[in-house]
Amino acid sequence: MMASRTGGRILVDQLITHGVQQLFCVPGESFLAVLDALHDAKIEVTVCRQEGGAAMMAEAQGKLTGRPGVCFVTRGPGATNAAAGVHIAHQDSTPLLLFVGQVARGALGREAFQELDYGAVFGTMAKWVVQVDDPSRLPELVSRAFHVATSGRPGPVVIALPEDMLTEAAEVADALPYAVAETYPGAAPLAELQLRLAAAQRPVVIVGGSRWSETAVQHFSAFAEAFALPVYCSFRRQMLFSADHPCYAGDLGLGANPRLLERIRQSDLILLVGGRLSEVPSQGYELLDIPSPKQALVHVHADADELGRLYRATQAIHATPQAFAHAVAALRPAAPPAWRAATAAAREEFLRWSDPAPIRIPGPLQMGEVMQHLREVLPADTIFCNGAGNFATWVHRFWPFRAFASQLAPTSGSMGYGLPAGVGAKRLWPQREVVVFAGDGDFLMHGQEFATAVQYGLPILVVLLDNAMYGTIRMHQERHYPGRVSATQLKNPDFRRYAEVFGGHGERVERTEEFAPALARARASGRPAILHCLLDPEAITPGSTLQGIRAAALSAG
Ligand SMILES: Cc1ncc(C[n+]2csc(CCOP(=O)(O)OP(=O)(O)O)c2C)c(N)n1
Ligand SMILES: [Mg+2]
Repeated sequence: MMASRTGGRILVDQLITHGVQQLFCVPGESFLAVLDALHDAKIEVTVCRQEGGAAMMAEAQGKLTGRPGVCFVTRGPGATNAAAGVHIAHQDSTPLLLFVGQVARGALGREAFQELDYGAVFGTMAKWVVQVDDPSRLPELVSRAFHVATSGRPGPVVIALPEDMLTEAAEVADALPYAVAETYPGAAPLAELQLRLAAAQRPVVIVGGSRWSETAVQHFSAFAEAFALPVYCSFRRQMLFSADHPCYAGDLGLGANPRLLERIRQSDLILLVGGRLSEVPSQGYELLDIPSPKQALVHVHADADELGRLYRATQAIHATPQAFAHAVAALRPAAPPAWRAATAAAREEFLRWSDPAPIRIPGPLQMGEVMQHLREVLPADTIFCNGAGNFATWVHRFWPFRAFASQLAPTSGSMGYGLPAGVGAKRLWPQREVVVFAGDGDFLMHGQEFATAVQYGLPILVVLLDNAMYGTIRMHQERHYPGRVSATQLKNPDFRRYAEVFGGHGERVERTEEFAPALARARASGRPAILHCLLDPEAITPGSTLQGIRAAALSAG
């Protein structure tokens, strides 16, 4: 005879069936039956301080593993707070399951306490939104949620749970563990691709998106090497190709190397694998013509709907990056690639662009030297996390990403992502070194999760670059409205003491020579740490100053 279980118990049993080992939450009275079932389940629960942070932690785990991150939040305000993480998962194509408490079924539609229509609220942000009204359908709908979140172009799924459904008992069998389908390129498209490569003079490769793996990156590297192809990573996807590889030639981020952009413009064949070449990597939709690029475009994507969405590809290949990388790993060129020297030249340009040694900025803290030091002392597979702000440029341009699953950065440019992402990463892989780069504005968007890092004993390292302003916006102000500073200045706390009162390790760094010993003490402390680095506000980018930008804007008048 089948045992009767509450909805809460059935749900937690489904999570276990699907291999969930960790989840993040801020508790609510709307899902007490789930919390009760978690009491004696083999799932590590991280209780967070704000649902935005909780959702970002889960999303970060989804990014690192390719398996859905799991987050539980309460209805209404919990759900709207969590929206920050749902939007990131959407734009980053990350599998994420957000379980949300819902009012009791009998009260639905009355605008009951904290009631929200999740279908309406998350309709354009989530891949699927469902409300489970019958506990006996939990195995079916939760299984579907796992499949939807991970299939095709992955994304977030929101599952609403009426609270009385969670306490109702039902007799129902568990689902089988989810299994995601790969889409493989056939022999004909691969043969066509080989012909295109054989005919090309100046081919380039751009990798992006999700549904990669460490093995896929190895496979793809073998292919790139055999064909001597220059490989570019899309915005915030530098973990998809090692910066040490002789084919690696840079990334398509904000403030990308102009020479790199020129090489892509001048190419005659672009192989775009996994990415969508959306607004930022396409430099505001200007890199390639829409809908018909001048260059031959071979676009490989796991979602058929993404092929032909923005760019009409010369050849569209419907395949997951993993399956495509596996298929091309063994391909070899018929003749020695004619572009080998161009690839070496592109690589040289990247090496010059990403060398922090010659960088000089205003003020006593030289970030070029700081980055040089980090390159020397941190392991190659250190996980770097960041949110949004000009500070992120130091990581994106000067840290050589060399390992898969070593980068957590939102392509949506969502501030406040770095710290929760770092918590999610360190909770998943405690043996990996985790470094969060944050701005003074960025950090305090989810700075409360430093308490979560302390609570769970997660020695992550925060490098907090304090320029006393929302620097990015100030930079834009100086460009468009020179001298008219408006709503961008910040008065900051002493972040060294902030770290200490939370129970972490704090350091204050004002001069270059203070950085290395502060870093060493922070790493030796074994605690979550903040290096409060005071940056000259004039040092707005590695190569420009606020005064310089203002003067240029005024003279352009
Ligand atoms: C959630 C969110 N709110 C607002 C913005 C707009 N925005 C982008 S960068 C930025 C300033 C970041 O300031 P800070 O973290 O101090 O970094 P800085 O640019 O000074 O290095 C703002 C407000 C955003 N990207 N995300
Ligand atoms: Mg700032």
